[in-house]
Amino acid sequence: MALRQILHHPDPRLRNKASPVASFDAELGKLIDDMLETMYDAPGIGLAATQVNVHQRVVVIDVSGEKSTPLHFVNPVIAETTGEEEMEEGCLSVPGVFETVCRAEEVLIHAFDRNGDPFEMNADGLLAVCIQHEIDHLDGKLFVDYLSQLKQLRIRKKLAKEQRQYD
Ligand code: GNR
Ligand code: NI
Repeated sequence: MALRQILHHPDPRLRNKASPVASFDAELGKLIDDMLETMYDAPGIGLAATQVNVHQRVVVIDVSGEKSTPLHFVNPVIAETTGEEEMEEGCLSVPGVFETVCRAEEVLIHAFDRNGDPFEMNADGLLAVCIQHEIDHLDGKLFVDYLSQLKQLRIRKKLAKEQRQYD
């Protein structure tokens, strides 16, 4: 397994739309394992392949808080949504920014596992928020896109300033 580098906003590669996975092979398994390791190392509760510059529809999540429930979703789609809920979100690609976003309260996900077997999962609470956040990444969307233009401008300036301190 290996850690992969996480892209930071406003890297234009975070805006790529990911392609569906076509072959369920050893390379996919390695990507999933590397993404789980990278997510736990960060640490985060989810990671989309887009964030590690792989533009394929792969997501990993573990909302257990104790690394006990690693989940992966290949070619995930939201089949049904119910209700609305506000939650404070953060993103490993937008470090240090936490803002409230409104999303569906409950979602039914259709996806495939690493072997290519289809499954469905009903999600609510933090898991529902996280899977919606991750599927947005696969479509080139970030949680900050839901905020006002003024907030988005402030966030871009803050991240640009922090970036300059590393250069
Ligand atoms: O670690 C993460 N925490 C989080 C908290 C609230 C809503 C969404 C998330 S996902 C984030 C990791 C990440 O950036 N995934 O793309
Ligand atoms: Ni994110």
